[in-house]
Amino acid sequence: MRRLMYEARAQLASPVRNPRMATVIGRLLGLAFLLCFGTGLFSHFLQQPLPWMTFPTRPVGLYQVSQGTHIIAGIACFPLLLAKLYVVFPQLFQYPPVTSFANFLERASIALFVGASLVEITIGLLNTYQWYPFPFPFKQVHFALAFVIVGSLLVHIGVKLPLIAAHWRAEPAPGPEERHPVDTVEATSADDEGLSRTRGLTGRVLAYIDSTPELPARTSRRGFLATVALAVAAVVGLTAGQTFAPLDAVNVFGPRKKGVGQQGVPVNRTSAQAKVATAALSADWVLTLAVGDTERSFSRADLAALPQTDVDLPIACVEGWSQMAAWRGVRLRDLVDAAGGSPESDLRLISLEQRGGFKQTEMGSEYVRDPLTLVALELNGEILDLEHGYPARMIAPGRPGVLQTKWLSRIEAIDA
Ligand SMILES: Nc1nc2c(c(=O)[nH]1)N[C@H]1C(S)=C(S)[C@@H](COP(=O)(O)O)O[C@H]1N2
Ligand SMILES: [Mo]
Repeated sequence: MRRLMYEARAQLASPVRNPRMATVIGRLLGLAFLLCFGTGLFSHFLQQPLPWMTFPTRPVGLYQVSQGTHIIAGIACFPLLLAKLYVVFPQLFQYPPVTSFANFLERASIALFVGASLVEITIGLLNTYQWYPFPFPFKQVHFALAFVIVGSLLVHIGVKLPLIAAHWRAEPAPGPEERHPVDTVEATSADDEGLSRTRGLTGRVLAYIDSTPELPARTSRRGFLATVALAVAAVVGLTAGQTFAPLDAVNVFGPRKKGVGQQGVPVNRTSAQAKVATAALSADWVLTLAVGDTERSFSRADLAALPQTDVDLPIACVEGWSQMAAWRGVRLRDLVDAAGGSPESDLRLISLEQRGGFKQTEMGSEYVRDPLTLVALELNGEILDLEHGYPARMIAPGRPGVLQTKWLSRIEAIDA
């Protein structure tokens, strides 16, 4: 068995499979995960704030940038994770499978990390395509796995710290050690007894590595990095246009395309899916504001007769696409004022939609107060299309698209 494992590792030895490369790719992967985790937490708390939380409403594109980063970094994780797995693959054939408690901890944390990461980025990607072929709730699982990943990553980094530190900087000239594939270095140091028993084989591994000519080794390392860089550039470049306007022309694989949809804005869920068309087009529609025990209802004509404000604000979906648009409508704080409410109270926004997570959302007073927050009646110079929330929808700066409630029906002040 031991012999078989060493044999496998000898076969897999390659100039790119070394601790330096593992460190270089690992750093990039770590950065991508950190970006995903930070922006993910931001997105999570925007949607499920803790009671004391308030959020910045400027810059207005804050969520657009943060969620765009989340999706871009997540997509970059696919080639980076594959590259990292390629580099450390021979480690799978360590023998004996566990050499010490630290080694056990490390291997267990890596197993957890790899499994959780693969599931995390896969369901994340499928989510951007609004495809949910898995039998569990996306949001909760995506959130929980993030902590599994960060936890196991910390253990992994902790255990590997000496190796990471040793290979953080490139060696000025390739020393003999740098040319040892990661597996051989560990095979020789981790298990002296095993080494003596398989000296012939390990000797062959070392001979194989030493015989690897300098130039091809360097070239293949460069080639490997170039391939990884190209793969990252390709998957990011061909999707980032869904949020990052300059790359719009090469947005080949992004699920949403800028400017495609009613009034030049993508539609996330249609009125048919939301089953709101009849109620939304009804002549009886009113928007009711409830403050304490008093209610005041506004017809669409009432709303249109109030002072109108123009704002440019993006729709920025959690699924990674975003689009700037021009909105016209009534300032929310004026409307709250007209109904006898205070701009300092939080609001509950209720849609005509009868079921699902969009039917009711909450809005913190920082958005209610903001002069850019509108009950929008028009989009890009036309009466709001039914698909974009006619007769009236919410649009506020810096918020995730999912909280920009379409087909408004009722707004309630939440008592402080
Ligand atoms: N009532 C209701 N409001 C909603 C939605 C919805 O399905 N129902 N979708 C939300 C999501 S996820 C996004 S990204 C935006 C998209 O707005 P748009 O379809 O006008 O582009 O609306 C939000 N408001
Ligand atoms: Mo969304």
